[in-house]
Amino acid sequence: MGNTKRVWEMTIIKQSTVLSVLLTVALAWVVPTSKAATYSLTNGTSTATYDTANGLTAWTANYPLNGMNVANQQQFWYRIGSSNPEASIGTLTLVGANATDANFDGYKDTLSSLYTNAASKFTISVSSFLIGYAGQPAGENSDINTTIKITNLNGSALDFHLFLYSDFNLGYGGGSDNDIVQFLNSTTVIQSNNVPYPFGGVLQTQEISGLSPTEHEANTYPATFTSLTNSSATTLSGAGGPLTGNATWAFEWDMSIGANSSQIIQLDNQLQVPEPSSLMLGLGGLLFFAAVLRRRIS
Ligand SMILES: [Ca+2]
Ligand SMILES: [Ca+2]
Ligand SMILES: [Ca+2]
Repeated sequence: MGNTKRVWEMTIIKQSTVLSVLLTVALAWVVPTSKAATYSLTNGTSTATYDTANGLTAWTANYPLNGMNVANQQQFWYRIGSSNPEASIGTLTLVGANATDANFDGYKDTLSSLYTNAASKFTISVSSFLIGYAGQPAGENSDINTTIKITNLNGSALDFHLFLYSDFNLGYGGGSDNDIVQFLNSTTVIQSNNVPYPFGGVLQTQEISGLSPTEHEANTYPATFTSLTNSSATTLSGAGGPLTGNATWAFEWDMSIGANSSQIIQLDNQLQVPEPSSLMLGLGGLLFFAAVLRRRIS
């Protein structure tokens, strides 16, 4: 009986040791870490680099952009209330980030990250999926689909303001001063570069679903960046372009998120290198005449 009791006691000690180890591991996993980390995504012939502090910091596509980095930065900023300054979501506490291989081809293509603000009681999750098209571009070259979800953990509504700040450079060899930005409507913006085909890309960014943006702004670097990092509350100007220069652009969403509720916004960055239809016609015509000539010769 005594032996049985001792065995039971030892089992309990072992179990409690295992439990405390598990608890320590679980706590270490749950306790937020503010350490920024960098993640590289690959899909087809496209790559994207994210860091948890600064957002998208590099994006390359295949021919004819030939691996040129078109992204300087694309990141979300936020503001609570109407009079506070904005802050990058990279300044929030990072709960965790994880890159995964969503299409099971052996390469990580999706980054999911979760940020929290204990004082204001909200969380922000961001998930970005890189799509790359191998081979010759047929219009579309590379695509990044991003979903952001803001969750209000308060028992009352949260006055929340979200900004998407974007600084892309679409031309080769210092062509960043040659970009043209134009908002087509309240949910769609186009950026292109003035260099001759095929050395410049065209980017179309569109909100796919969620609350429509309240404002937008096309501006020359670093004006919008400065307004998001200064000490006063910012409302974007509504300037829709076309604007030429070292261009940046941003969307703003002003929202009231209900108690214990979430707001989801889905965006799509689509990078294209359009093949001019005139060039296609010219090539087709040349091939046709070459075939006719060959038949006549033979
Ligand atoms: Ca993959
Ligand atoms: Ca500001
Ligand atoms: Ca730019």
